[in-house]
Amino acid sequence: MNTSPSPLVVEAKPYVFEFSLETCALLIIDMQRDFLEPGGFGELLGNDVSQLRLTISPNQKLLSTWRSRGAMVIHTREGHRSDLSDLPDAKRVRGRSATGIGDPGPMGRILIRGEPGHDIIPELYPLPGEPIVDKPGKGAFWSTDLHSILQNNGIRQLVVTGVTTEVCVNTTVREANDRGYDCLVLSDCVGSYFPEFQEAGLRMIQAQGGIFGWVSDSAKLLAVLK
Ligand code: TIU
Repeated sequence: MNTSPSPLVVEAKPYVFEFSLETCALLIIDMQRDFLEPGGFGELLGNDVSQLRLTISPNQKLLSTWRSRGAMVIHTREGHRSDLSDLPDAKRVRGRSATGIGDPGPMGRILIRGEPGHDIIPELYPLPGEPIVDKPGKGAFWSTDLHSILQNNGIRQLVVTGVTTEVCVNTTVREANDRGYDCLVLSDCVGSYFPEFQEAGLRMIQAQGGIFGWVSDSAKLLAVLK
């Protein structure tokens, strides 16, 4: 007799996403001060952080409900060692910016672990016991122990939120897909500095029958978590 509980079913594109809270983790990508706060690295690169800040409130509501259901939460942060030994030269010089990774900025050294700007915004701060994955690249799997953490906790599916949609979220979803995870991306909980990339970044996940995963929004997920 099959005694496993029936899956939760979320309305999504290209078709419903079915999951169980025991085998699904909420993966929040890089909601760091350097990307989201005025004066951080993102703004220094010439970006409008207000687009990303729209994702804070929906992420707060989702995180609070997800925690209340006792399901797994994992946070990631993009950044580097203070001696820059894990920073490829290609990444360091990219953009030809006068100020780059490791240089002093308004919130400490830019994208350096332990500096204020590298940390997660207070609105979504991790609770003790929630794993924080520090990643040197755009994808959350490359050069991290994320896959091992997910495997050890029996996780097969991911709800992915965070920033930015077309960079770290998309790279992570592609990495996850090739490792056998199902990913549900929530459109109002992921953000891009560029509206056209937000739209394309979401469309390319769900295209071709869900080539990389599913797309829905936080209201539809919250409706099945109540
Ligand atoms: N987290 C993440 O997306 N890192 C980036 O550098 N994104 C940009 O869009 N620049």
